[in-house]
Amino acid sequence: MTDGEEKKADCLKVPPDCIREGDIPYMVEERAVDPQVKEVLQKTMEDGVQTVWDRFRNQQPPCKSCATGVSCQRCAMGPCRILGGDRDRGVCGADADLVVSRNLLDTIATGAASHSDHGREVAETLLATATGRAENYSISDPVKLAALAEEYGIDSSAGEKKTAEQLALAMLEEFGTLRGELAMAKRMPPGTYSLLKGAGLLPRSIDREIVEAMHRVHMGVGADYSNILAHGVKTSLGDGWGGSMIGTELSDVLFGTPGIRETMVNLGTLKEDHVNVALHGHNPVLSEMVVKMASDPEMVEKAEAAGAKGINLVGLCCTGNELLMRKGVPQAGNHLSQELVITTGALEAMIVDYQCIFPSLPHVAACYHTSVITTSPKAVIPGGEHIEVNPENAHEKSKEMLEIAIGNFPKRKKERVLIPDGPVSAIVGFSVEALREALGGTLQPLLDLILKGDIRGAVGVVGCNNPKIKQDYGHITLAKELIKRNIIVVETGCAGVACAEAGLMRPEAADQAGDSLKAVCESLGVPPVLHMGSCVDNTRILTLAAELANLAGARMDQLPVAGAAPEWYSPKAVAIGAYFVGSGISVALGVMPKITGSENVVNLLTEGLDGAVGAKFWVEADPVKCADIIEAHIEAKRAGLGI
Ligand code: MSK
Repeated sequence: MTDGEEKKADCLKVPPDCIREGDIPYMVEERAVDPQVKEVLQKTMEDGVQTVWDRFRNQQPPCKSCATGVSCQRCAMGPCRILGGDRDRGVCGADADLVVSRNLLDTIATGAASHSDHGREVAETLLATATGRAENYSISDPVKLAALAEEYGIDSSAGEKKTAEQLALAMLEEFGTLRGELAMAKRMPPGTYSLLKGAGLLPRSIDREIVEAMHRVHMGVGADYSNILAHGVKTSLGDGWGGSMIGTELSDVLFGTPGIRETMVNLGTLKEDHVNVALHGHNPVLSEMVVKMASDPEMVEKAEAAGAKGINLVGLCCTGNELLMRKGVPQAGNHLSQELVITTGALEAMIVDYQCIFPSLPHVAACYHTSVITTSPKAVIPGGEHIEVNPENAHEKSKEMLEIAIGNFPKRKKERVLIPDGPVSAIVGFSVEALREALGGTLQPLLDLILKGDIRGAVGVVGCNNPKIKQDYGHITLAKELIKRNIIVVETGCAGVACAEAGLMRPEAADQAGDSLKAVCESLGVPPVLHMGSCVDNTRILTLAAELANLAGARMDQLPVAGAAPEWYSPKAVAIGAYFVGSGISVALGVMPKITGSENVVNLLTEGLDGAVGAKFWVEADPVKCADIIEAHIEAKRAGLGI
């Protein structure tokens, strides 16, 4: 069964007495909705290979103190659990409000740090490109470069390279700027900007708020839960209008601003007669180079010499979303499908950068012939083959990685391969620029459709999968419910992949929309669910909402819009939710955060924030009820605007 004796990782199996074979079809139905996923999951379970769902089951029931956020591990006087009675305070005297709020701030800071560190690496790549150190990269969108230079007050007359260098330096400076504000926060409508400034919530720099968050979660700093959570909002805004936005904008400068294009999605994008390579993680810096290298005649020749017809690249998670948006690279799946791409038995290599990568992957790969190649010094995984990559060596290292994949092709065992039929087509690439272009150079027609009521409002359905919810059920059900109610849906991340796989990103999906939204989609030739990119690209949604609010002369919180993360799992998703709410866009969560141990924290997030920033969180696991809540919110906002 195990192909990879030479591998360091063990092939992890589900003990045979844990699952009766007759139960497998039932368990598959409970775990996923996508037909291609279900087919491969069934095979995976028959192979006995352990996946995220098995580990999730093994972890039940969870620790109640951890699940409600009242467990504190911050100092060596503990750990403590705030359980009520004579255990209503930790050793230091912290109560449930403090422990829960501190844990939440820690989560937000983790998410903001992850996105922002990604943004920093893209800025460093632009700097290396501009100064000639990364000669295989180039500037793909000079128009965006010039627009950003203007936004940052940089004179672009000195030429492209010099402008790119100055822009990269100006953006890198924002991570610790002493100016006390972020340039792109000025994209906010003036009303939103001054509301946040008045509330003391505008971030001073990207890193500073994250570092201060880490300071604040130390024992014996603040003890006021609302003050702690206000800093959480501020930290997240530094991610949304800073680190993540830099990631999106400079990725566009380097690799091209996405335009509307067609691609294919699901596990059926793997090809039986090709060397299959999956690109997984979040940062496009390396994967863009792999894409370039995969079509190099020398590599194609090597693949052919190994008996394949060529190299087939597929994406996973948000590295995949970056490539799908800009290059139309097919997407094999989202977060919970990452192990299944390997268990098809048809994957020669998975190249990963960072974030959302299961540490289990080398163990799954060890059950087949697949190599898991790690590339970032921040993301070394035991059992993976580590090839360290930086902008200077990415070209040559991409070649090395593809050679490993090609070398694995002859080891593939035909009898163990299952590639499902039926990849689904999807129209993707809806950057703000692409939308503007499709609408004739301005977003005014979109605003007019909203004002007129043909489109009642817009909702960003974003975020991950979580084994607490049947894979993709929340995303797909919510999106279908919203479009039925003439509410247009924009998506990023794993939500985007889920809805693409469900066919909601094909123009024909307009048939599932309400009459007026259907007519709009048909006249523009677009689907009712628009893919706007990766997790950092939630900033495209911020930019879109800000531009619409500016056109309407309104604050962002006055717009008939909302956000939703039906299946979120990640600290990054918490940071995204916080910066949406901080910017005035209310957000519905399908999974309860670990906050229910403090009624005060729950009330602040679900009610109190509304008074401060004009937005709040809802938590609703049922996507149909969630659509009801969002629809009522949108109608209330419309009434508020008198439309
Ligand atoms: S990949 S953060 S599971 S969306 Fe961005 Fe998907 Fe969430 Fe990772």
